[in-house]
Amino acid sequence: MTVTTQNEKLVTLEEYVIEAQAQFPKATGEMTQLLMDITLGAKIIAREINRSVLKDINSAETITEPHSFKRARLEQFAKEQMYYALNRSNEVCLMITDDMAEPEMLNEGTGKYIVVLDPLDGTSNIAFNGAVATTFSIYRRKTHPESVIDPTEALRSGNEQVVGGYVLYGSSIMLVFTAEGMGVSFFTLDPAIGEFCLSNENVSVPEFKSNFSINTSFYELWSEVDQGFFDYLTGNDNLAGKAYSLRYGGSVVSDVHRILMEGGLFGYPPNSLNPRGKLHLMYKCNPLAFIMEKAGGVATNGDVRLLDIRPGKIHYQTPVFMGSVKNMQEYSDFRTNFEDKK
Ligand code: FDP
Repeated sequence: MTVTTQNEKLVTLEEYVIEAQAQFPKATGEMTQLLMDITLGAKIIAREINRSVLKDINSAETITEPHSFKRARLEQFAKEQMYYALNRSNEVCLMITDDMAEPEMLNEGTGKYIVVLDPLDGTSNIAFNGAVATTFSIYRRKTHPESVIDPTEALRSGNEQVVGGYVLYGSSIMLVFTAEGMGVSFFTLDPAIGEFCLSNENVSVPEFKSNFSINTSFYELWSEVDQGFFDYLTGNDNLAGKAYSLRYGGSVVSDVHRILMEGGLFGYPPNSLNPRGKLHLMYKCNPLAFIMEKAGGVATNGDVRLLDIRPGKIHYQTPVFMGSVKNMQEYSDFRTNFEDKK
């Protein structure tokens, strides 16, 4: 009789990436280390998010702290932790985060990797115990690692990512990542042992689900085609033959994570307030698009693959549509028919 104990089944992130490294020639020890450093930063951020919730419970004083202060404090904390984390390996030459005017050089601009990240996205959700996340992309530097990097080298298209991922601080803390030559894996933080443990491997997004995740309050500000698509989804003459369910939480990572797990379409269309879209390509959309595609889904700006866009600036914003193959095909067919009928 074979007895399988709980411990035998447990695969830690470190074990998993070391094994992956042996299978994929492009996966290097430095990249593994970098991933471990990022997850260490994420664990410290998770602890601080928890502490700040506890402070709210225990202190009448902090509860009166304006939400915007707490938000700014946590964002700053997350950025600092990621800065320390990325400095650990001496392999990162450039770091880009959502609030930087310019890329920041690490190791005096030397090192093999460029890391682009949003240390804490969706902080408006913290007041309501909603999900927040860290998103990250790792790029291999093209120029010599011992020379001082020219920051414009960071303006790469998402299809050059070597690793893309996110950590979702939700009801549990989950790391989702993919890398060159690998599928999408989920790791859940086991707080008792402080390790991210493998929970799902080679994840694939279901082909179709009659769900959509879009902030529909912008309806009046959308283009005619996006208004038409919303009317179509909420009518009966669509692929499902019934109104689709709306699933919008207002935190892009958890909204996309849900689509990744159960299927459907996530969208943030352009509107007259944000005619070029709201979400940032480099540090939010690219890691999500990399994961979505690796899971068998599709990710576009409505016209072209997000991963093919070469940003002209680090804070490039874009419209986003991503999700299950059939939902995305339905969107694309709708647009084509709409244009043809004009
Ligand atoms: P937030 O403003 O709370 O930081 O990236 C920014 C983001 O959150 C996304 O996480 C979220 O999907 C989006 O903005 C929500 O925007 P709307 O409030 O316009 O729907």
